[in-house]
Amino acid sequence: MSTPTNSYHLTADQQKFYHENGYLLGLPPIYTQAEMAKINAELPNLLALLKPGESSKDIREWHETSTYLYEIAMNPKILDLVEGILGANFYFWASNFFIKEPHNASTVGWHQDAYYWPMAPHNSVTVWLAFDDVDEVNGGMKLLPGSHRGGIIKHKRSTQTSSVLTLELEDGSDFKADNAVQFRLKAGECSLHDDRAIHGSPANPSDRRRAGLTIRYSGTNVKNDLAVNPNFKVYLCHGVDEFKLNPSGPIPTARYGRPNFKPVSNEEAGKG
Ligand SMILES: O=C(O)CCC(=O)C(=O)O
Repeated sequence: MSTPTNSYHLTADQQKFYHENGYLLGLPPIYTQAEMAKINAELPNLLALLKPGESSKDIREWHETSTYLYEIAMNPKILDLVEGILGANFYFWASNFFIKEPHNASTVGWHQDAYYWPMAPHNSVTVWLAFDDVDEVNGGMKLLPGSHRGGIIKHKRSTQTSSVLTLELEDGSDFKADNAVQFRLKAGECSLHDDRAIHGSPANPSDRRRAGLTIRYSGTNVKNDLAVNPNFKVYLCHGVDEFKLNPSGPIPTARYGRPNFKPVSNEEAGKG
């Protein structure tokens, strides 16, 4: 792959790489260090809205009620990157945090996002925005290049209780993790991945927090099954919604707020 230019419009080489491998790294930062410091300084305001017994992984779809998250999801730099994958017409529909505090044993088992999501056809991309520097030391994500071209594999119920997911793929029998690529990002940078790519992440044994926000974007031709995920709402990001297959979401007005619905569980409709 050629060296990326300092532009958010993907080059033909970057698009080719993504379509062959199911992911993209080496992108210009979305936020400067100073901007990211401000974004991080606001995060406690959102965490303060969690109820007893909840954790950061329960912050799902709070972009519907928080301009703090909505503005990130609609950042023009991110939208330019996503346009390079999905084309002119796309919406976003999900945001959630994957935060591993220092010395946290939680893992994210190997999985394909598409196995969890009641959505068709497969035309979705995840932006994983790093809130911290993320690497192999603090439980950064790994992804199996090309695995998005191998079809959707039946997931098994997790036996590993440390995983935040309930349905997983098994290294060795379902696939071989040897070739997985280690994602390394600086705070303010992001990666892109395809909804069929096999990925996961280990625990964070380090002294450093590992926080990321995932934002899910799909082409307007993608329809969610409301019978499975009734809370699904879309926000047109770019172009026109020529299919109108999904309900639109409310535009948030408060800086921080939590939706008044309970997001369906991972098993019910996916982790996104
Ligand atoms: O943050 C992680 O380690 C995993 C994220 C993930 O599974 C996803 O973005 O789909």
